Amino acid sequence: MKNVNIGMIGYGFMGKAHTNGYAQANHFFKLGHKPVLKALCARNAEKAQEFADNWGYESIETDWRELLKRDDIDAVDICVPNNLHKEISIAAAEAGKAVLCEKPLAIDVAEGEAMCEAVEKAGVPNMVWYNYRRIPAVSLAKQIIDEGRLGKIFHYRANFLQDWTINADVPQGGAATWRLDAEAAGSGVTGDLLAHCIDTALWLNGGIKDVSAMTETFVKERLHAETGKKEPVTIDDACMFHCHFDNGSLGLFESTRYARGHKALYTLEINGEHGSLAWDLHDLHRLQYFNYADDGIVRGWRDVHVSDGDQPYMGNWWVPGLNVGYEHSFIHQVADFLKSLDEGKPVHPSFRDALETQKVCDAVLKSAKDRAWMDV
Ligand code: SOE
Repeated sequence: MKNVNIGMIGYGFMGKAHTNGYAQANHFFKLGHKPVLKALCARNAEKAQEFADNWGYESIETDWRELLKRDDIDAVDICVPNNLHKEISIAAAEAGKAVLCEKPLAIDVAEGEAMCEAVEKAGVPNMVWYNYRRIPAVSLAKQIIDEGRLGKIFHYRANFLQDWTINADVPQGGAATWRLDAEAAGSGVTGDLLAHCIDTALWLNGGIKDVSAMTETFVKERLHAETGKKEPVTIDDACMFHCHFDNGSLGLFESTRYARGHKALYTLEINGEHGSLAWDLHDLHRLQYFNYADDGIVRGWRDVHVSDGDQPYMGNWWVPGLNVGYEHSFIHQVADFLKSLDEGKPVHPSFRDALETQKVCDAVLKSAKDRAWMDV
């Protein structure tokens, strides 16, 4: 068994999700590599120590540059706001560390390209945390599509709906609400939510050729948590786009933080010549499948409970019939990363894969701004 010493930067929601993945993966998956929680890095020493103690990190750092200097760190996990991804990723690659970066890859394509060049030049393992690919029902959708069971694809549609910014008193900026600050986040729902839908779509249905988008910012001014002043809001609160895929199918995507009643509803549906698939994050262990080849008298949507040992990842969990949840997508991503080290192969989505998502996001934002179709 080879150890992989992890240096985690950041301790927010994703810091927990990834750390839980490192802690659990080897309990359930037979692997030749094992993560060791070596160091937790965050600016506030007290909070860093509290997180390290709670999750079992052996040490703390308060400056990521110091973390990168350490010989006992093999992989750096970047769980800080998007505007820091580029600088840390490039420095980590130059220091010879594996780089595991939270999504979206970067603020824009130019940054993403520089990051790809850095990890490829250094020849270090690299991965972006688009975790929804690793939900067993979504992985099963990939298998069904790749086996040709849907035939020619006509339509792909996806939504990611939330409602947590409807209140105009929610500030922008600061540790808790940096996602509303364009400087830290790059964009609003496009990079934060649609990027997930785009990553899954590219994986399941191939490349996107061109896009036509619209965005809206419903609350125009918010208090900035750092300056204490009301400032214009420059992120997109909602974004919709339609597109052509390279395979000739049509795509329709929507995301918003203003869909009252929806906290994190990611849904997707794909319609092909021989069948269709649908999936819903709120019922994440189920995949809906319609197979036109079924005998006419029983033909209909099948509700596939993804819990059987034959289905992706499920052979490693419990017994058939028992569900897994959101956190398992991260455990699976860690397991896939460790497996890629065992096999000496790249893990996906790599920085290069995530750059494709970034290209679609950039084209979407430009299309909305210019009110025009945009090639990706
Ligand atoms: C935003 O609320 C958010 O936490 C995203 O940042 C995550 O990527 C998404 O998975 C859930 O929603």
